[in-house]
Amino acid sequence: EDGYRLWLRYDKIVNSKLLYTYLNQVNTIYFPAGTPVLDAARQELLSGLEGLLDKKINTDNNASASSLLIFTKAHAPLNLPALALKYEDLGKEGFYINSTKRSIIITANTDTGILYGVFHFLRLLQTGQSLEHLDITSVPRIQHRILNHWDNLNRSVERGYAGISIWNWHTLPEYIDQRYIDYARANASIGINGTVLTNVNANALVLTKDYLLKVKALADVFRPYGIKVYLTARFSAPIEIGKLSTADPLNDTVKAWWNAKAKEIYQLIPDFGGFLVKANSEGQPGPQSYQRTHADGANMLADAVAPYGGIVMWRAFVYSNASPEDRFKQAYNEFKPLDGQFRANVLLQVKNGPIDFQPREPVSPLFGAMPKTPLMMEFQITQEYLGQSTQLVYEAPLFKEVLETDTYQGGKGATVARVIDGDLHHYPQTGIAGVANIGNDRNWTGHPFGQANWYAFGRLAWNYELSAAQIADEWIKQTFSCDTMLVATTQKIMLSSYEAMVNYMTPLGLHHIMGTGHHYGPAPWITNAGRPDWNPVYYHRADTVGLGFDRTASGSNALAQYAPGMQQRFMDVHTTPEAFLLWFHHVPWNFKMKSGRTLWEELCYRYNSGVAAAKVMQQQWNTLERRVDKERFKQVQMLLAIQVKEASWWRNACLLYFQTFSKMPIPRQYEQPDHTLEYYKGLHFPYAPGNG
Ligand code: BDP
Repeated sequence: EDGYRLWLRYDKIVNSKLLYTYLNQVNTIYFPAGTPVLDAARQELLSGLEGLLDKKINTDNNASASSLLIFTKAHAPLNLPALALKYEDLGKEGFYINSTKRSIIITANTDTGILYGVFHFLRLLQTGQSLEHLDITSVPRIQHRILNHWDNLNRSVERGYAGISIWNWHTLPEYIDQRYIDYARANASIGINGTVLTNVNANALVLTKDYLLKVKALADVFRPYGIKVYLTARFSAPIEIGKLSTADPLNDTVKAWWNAKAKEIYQLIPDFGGFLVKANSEGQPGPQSYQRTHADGANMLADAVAPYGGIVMWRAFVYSNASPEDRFKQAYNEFKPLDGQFRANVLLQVKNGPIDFQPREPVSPLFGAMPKTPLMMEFQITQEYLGQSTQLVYEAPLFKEVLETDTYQGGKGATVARVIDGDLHHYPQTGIAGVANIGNDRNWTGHPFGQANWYAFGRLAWNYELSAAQIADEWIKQTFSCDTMLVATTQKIMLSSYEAMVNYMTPLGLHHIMGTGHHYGPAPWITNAGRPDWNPVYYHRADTVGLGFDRTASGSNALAQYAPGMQQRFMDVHTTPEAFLLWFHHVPWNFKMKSGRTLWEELCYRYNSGVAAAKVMQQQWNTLERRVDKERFKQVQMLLAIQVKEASWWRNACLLYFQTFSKMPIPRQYEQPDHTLEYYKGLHFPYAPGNG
């Protein structure tokens, strides 16, 4: 069991009673196909059922002789009893599943809707659910549900921890790796409908003819699975591959170059999704190099792809070299004034928090603040700051926490989810992106539980109302088995993992205290990074008085970027939720916390409870030895041992370091650090991914 099949294993159902029931309910299938998408759906259904039911299921062209009927609105069989659905509610991607005593039907307006309906149906069987009285209407809440691959053309993956890139540019376009097809199936099964193939730190070469032919080959593989291909556009490409002397977005020759490039791409890939752009950020070129605004840059590209229905996803992840401002504030300062200046086919892609995918961040103040510009979410699935590939951290609770946060823009109830799904400001387009954790490791994600984060991202992008527990339950059943003990225990492990990690890495609102460059492990002592706001000391501000970054009016006043209701939440040190305390306040070591402990004691308590929780996860997994296949049991067991070790390392290093400021002892009841601070400072990780 090598994990390659992800959550699409389709092994024979072990519960024989259930198997017998399913066999009766699904004995003959009416499923006229004949288009690429329907053919893909049909093939998936038949092979899925053959695995699950251990029997080849017949298809029949006669609807009335069939027990499972699958058809689009336009091809509904005659003599069908009236259906209790309004097709217009299903939109372009939604589906409807209904079962009566006689038959089960899956229907949709479009082929893609059918594809999603089929995957949902297979999920019902894989998770052992009853097929009686089904009445499911499912429609995605967000329009563009996209993976962002930070994959370089040399196949290295920025912040990738699962091998090298799955895109083999060397053998494309002629050689179609089965992995490309399985990648598309996996994404379609969770509703992902777009993929950006290349790193945001972009290489213009991908826009040259040779590469575009390779991209076209991938687009052709993905199309039957409802997935569009996007590329990152390096802003200086007109200079680098177009031999122009400028990339000024207002220059006519530059505009003409991009227009021609878009035309060339669309001739090869008629449904090309568009561009994702990182500009004037961390050394990337952009419109500001020509004294133009981000809107000028985005609009030029948007005009180039607009005739073909393409979009531009312009990233808000900027923090200027010149600005002395709190980095927290910079994206907002840059983009808020541009609201209303972007073309209709531009979406602004905003990371969930104001800094950078830290274990826990307050939401970016941009959400809700740009009513005239579609803001799309950027989550990071790959665990750059969340234990990389050695730690089991289930991210659905993080995603949910962000999406459910109330921005209070225009009053109560303005959740981030309602901003990005367009409900709040009636955006013409909506989107959500996740930075992929996929590589060419046999099991795709390195850590076997990394798969759950890919899965959860897709499921929440489709329907953010699903709970983290429910998604975990589905994933476990499909990935391991429906064994009750296994499901219950694994779910407990997953659901406790996020809070455990926050506690042993960055409790109480600490952030950005990881090692420089590779971002592996703790290094709160670093003071010499390339720029001030890359230094951990910039963020935690520990001194003899206390700990934390004052972002209220007496400090950087970043808080002022939020709506009044949000400001209220974080303004007063006594009422700020403790999970975010040190994000907004410089808190005295002796400050009384809600528990009655002082800040210092609470810090010791949190770090220790994080480590304790990691140990519990390890013990819980060990009880599953006979319920999980040997390979994956052992892999996870070894990884959890590393996780416990790393959790203790974070705790020891951070407490010893902060103790040099608090000058207070680590209370006796806790395990004491087994090394000196100097030892932890002296650790080096030349082999950590991302080191060069
Ligand atoms: C940071 C990563 C860096 C990315 C950057 C980005 O460390 O590798 O290039 O974000 O999102 O988290 O552009």
